[in-house]
Amino acid sequence: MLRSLERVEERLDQSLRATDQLADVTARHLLRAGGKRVRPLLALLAAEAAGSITDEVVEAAVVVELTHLASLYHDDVMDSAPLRRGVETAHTVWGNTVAILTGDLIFARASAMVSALGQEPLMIQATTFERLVIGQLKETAGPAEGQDPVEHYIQVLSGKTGSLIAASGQYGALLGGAPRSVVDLMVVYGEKVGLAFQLADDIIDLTGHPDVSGKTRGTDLREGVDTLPVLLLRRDAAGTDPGVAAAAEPVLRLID
Ligand code: GRG
Repeated sequence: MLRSLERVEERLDQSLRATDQLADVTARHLLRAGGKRVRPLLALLAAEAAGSITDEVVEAAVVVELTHLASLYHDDVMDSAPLRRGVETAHTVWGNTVAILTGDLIFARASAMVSALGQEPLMIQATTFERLVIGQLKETAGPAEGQDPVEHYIQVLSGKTGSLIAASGQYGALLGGAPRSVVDLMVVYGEKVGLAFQLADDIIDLTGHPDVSGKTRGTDLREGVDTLPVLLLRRDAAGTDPGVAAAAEPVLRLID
């Protein structure tokens, strides 16, 4: 698995080399800054469980990390985030236009690579991209009229985080040789893992964690981000059980 991850790393670096000098630097800026490579690892693990890690599987593992990377460039512009992976974000260094175009360039590289893998991976890529964008749009729009905020939170995450985790599993299972039913199940798997991933992040914001760098305790709270613990407290405070509402209310008052 480590050898396969090293191949992914080499291919990631090669795939982001550009003839344009500025693009060459900006496209590899976040790649060089680190990252856990959770999505490529999931693709490799799914392929190994299904059969074997072929060259195509390594290419697909690169595609998911590139797509993730492209979305990070865009997301950081949208959120005006100063830091990502412990370094200054691309828009902080080069401005919004360069950061957006760099995200586009990386996404174009991912698309070219996936198209070489055939029709089915191309469909997975298109569906994943749409779900990513819809998740982001839903987050921007907020809950629909009368929608339960917890349901909205889950919809946003299923798109923003679950879709690419699902795609990692889908690519790995498909190219590793799993039957159709298993490839499809990876969508359900991705949604659950994506939700768990975000939930852990929400809880770390409240409790802190020594192993998680780049996240100061209470950042979400200070910035008014609706994390799941806060949404659940609000629901409890507005609920019909007077005991639960009374317990939730003073905590919420502290937060708000
Ligand atoms: C251009 C592809 C593209 C998308 C546009 C901006 C956008 C639509 C979607 C935003 C998606 C997004 C950034 C979701 C957050 C996902 C997430 C959990 C990021 C953190 O993932 P980690 O912890 O990060 O795996 P590292 O740095 O370890 O890779």
